[in-house]
Amino acid sequence: MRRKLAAGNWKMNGLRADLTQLATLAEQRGYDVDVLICLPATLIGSCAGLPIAIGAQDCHTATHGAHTGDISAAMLADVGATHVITGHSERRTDHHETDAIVAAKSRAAHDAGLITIICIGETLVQREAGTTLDVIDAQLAGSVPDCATADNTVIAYEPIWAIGTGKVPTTDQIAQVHAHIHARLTARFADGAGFGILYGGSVKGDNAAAIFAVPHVTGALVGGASLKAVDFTPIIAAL
Ligand code: G2H
Repeated sequence: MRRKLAAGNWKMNGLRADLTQLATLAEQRGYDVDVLICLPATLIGSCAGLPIAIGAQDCHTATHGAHTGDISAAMLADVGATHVITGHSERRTDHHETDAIVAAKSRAAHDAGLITIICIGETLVQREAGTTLDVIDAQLAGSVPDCATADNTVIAYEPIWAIGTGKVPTTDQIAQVHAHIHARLTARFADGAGFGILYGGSVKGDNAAAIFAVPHVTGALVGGASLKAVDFTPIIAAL
């Protein structure tokens, strides 16, 4: 059975001095789950030797070339990343990333041997309009490339209205979307039933256990509460 995954997303936070948080997490290992921290690219190369998986938060679609300021998936793998987040809603919004771009980035990541955490999720307007599952269908179809497998891809359901807001969907709402994602993946991919499906959006120590008890939730993508070991540890322990 697939091990559960506690994935942190530090977003644009963290200087080298903050890597002591990872050392603290590493000291507390012994959990029967996988722990991953997706760092700013500047910090990835400083984590060699730590018994925690390290990921990035974005990659380019190309392997190399004239793309000033961008970083390829192979470069991330070269400095020790094993995972990369693609299609986070903050990138879809801030950098106008479409489903097609997310799929191309995910393909590039797979070609470089990285595992992708592909993010999908609806806005509050879409939820209130009753179109959440249609949005999820379109994002799954457009953002998840045909080369995805249960070994190279994890889906993260992150309702945009829950990100960094302290608002969390009900467990029934999470259950409905996760069951839907599971069914769609199972219908499309030979090993679709084996894909990990994370929940993300205001996961904290005090709501983690209830979220992790929802069927088809195989872990969490955690932003703010992953920055300090003291906050992330209870979430890991709840998995
Ligand atoms: C959602 C999540 C991490 P937070 O973006 O991907 O952030 O836990 O701060 O809501």
